[in-house]
Amino acid sequence: MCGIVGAVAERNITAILLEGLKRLEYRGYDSAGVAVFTNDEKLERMRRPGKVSELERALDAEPLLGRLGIAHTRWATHGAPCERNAHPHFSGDLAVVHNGIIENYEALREQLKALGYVFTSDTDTEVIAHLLSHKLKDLADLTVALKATVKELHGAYGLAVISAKQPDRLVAARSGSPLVIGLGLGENFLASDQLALRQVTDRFMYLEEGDIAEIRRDSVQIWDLNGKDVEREVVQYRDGAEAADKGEFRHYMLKEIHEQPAVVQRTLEGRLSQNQVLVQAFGPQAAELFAKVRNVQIVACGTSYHAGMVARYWLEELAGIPCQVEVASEFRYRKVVVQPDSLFVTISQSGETADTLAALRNAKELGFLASLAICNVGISSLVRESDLTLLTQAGREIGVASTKAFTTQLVGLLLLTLSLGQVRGTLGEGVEAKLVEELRRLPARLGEALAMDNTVEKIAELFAEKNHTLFLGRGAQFPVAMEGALKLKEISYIHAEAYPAGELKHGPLALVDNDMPVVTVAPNNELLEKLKSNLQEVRARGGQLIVFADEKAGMTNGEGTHVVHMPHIHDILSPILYTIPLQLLSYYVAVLKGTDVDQPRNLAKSVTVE
Ligand code: HGA
Repeated sequence: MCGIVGAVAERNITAILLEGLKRLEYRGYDSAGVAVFTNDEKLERMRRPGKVSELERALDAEPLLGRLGIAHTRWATHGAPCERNAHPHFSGDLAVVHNGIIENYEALREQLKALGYVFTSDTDTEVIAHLLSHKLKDLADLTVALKATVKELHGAYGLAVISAKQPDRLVAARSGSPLVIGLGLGENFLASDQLALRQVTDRFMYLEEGDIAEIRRDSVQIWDLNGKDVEREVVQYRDGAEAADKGEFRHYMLKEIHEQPAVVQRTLEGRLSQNQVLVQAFGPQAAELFAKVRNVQIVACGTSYHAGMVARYWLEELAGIPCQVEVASEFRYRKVVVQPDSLFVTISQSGETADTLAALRNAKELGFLASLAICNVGISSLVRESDLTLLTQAGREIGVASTKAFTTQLVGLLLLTLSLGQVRGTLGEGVEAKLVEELRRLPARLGEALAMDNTVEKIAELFAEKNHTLFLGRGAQFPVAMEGALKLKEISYIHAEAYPAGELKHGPLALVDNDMPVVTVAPNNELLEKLKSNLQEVRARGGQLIVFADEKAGMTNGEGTHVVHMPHIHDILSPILYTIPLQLLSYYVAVLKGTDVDQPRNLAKSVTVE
């Protein structure tokens, strides 16, 4: 979500801040700003609504040059995305950027107004600037004043602050929103994600919950939650800064859709023996813990939640383990009854999803057997705080609408299902060997599905003028239909709803007419005949059907029915394969509608606020 970049150096830092913001921008933002302690010793800022390029243009016209600065890309939670609400926020001699939400901002705002502070924005963030300014009246030192300020903040924050009165440092605080310090030679940096700083350093120090940091050109000092002076481990990345480029593709999303055979292959690598899943892929204590598991609770958000829903079908069918799946924002605030010996599984692309992380922290108090994270980022809060981990190897995902992260999560969850079944001896005869063989073939099958790109592009034309669609699936294809509907909503802004096909006649059939395309995924399984009957119900009401069907399903084009044949695949793996045409469909519909495919309106990647 929001991005923070900060720098204290001997050279001009504005270009570094701007480059950092650009590197974070793929996550989708609505405004950006920078504050610099300029060479003529003034604190100045530039803020612009819209993309970072708007800010860049403004800075080209009116450069701000200095050796100390902070910058921010905003995804508004409090107050419209406009210049006045963009960060940095000022109070007297200081500038603040903030990721997160201050929950007690209304009360603080009233107190500060009564003290004479004038608010110029509608944000929750501005209270931090004025409160800090107020504390500085008694506690002259910026770091000491920040320590006193955060004690009064409820909610979540990643904060960076500079002051014209103490221009030798950048101060930062973390609680519920990630921050990392980038270490240079005679210069140091701060960001909400190391990606922002890879152009200037490969050495990082991650702040932990409750940490306060004072960052100077040649030193870094950190205090923990209890005010104790602490050292944090230095992590060095040797892989070189990951390049973000679209290659031959028009959008990152299309590139990422086409990367799926390769990243699924990578996610499988080192995790399969000849005919078994290697259980230790989940961590050294995995086998011992898995043997005790009698129930699985999955918690996630958005696309990751859909992956969890597919896993429920697998865990119960293959491993015979009861499984519940819930969205994190509900789970975290509900009184939960935990079944004995339950494994708590979280799924998140970034590992910083605020609701999922909070759910994990709650779960630790609730008596789960252990926690396991399926995550795409090795150095993330979710991974750090879980007992077991399976890292998906999707690589950096830039398109806000998740694609390759989802399919690699599914692969990870199938490996989990087989591992639990293997350790507990609940898999049917020969099931694991057969599925291991099928998993090895999966990248090639995904490649075949991607070869249907042009066919799907033509089908997309049926949607360009529509306002509503239905997605249907049965069994483990129901969550696939949900994911297909979510993709279409996210990037084409067409209203899309998913239903289990059997539910159609219990209500949604009333919506079906010639203007409501109905998309269905139809692998060749025991539910096929039932699904065909549901599709007849749609046709009988004049609905247009678009069916992605197994080549052996015996379905053909007809009046109002468009059938796209899919390569045959083992039924268990079909949710992974059938996701591909639905991703392509939403992509091509969005392109026809001319939307911002990689950064759809109102959305952001890595949802670090509640
Ligand atoms: N609450 C602040 C920051 C929002 C944020 O962190 N988004 O990811 C605001 O609305 O400006």
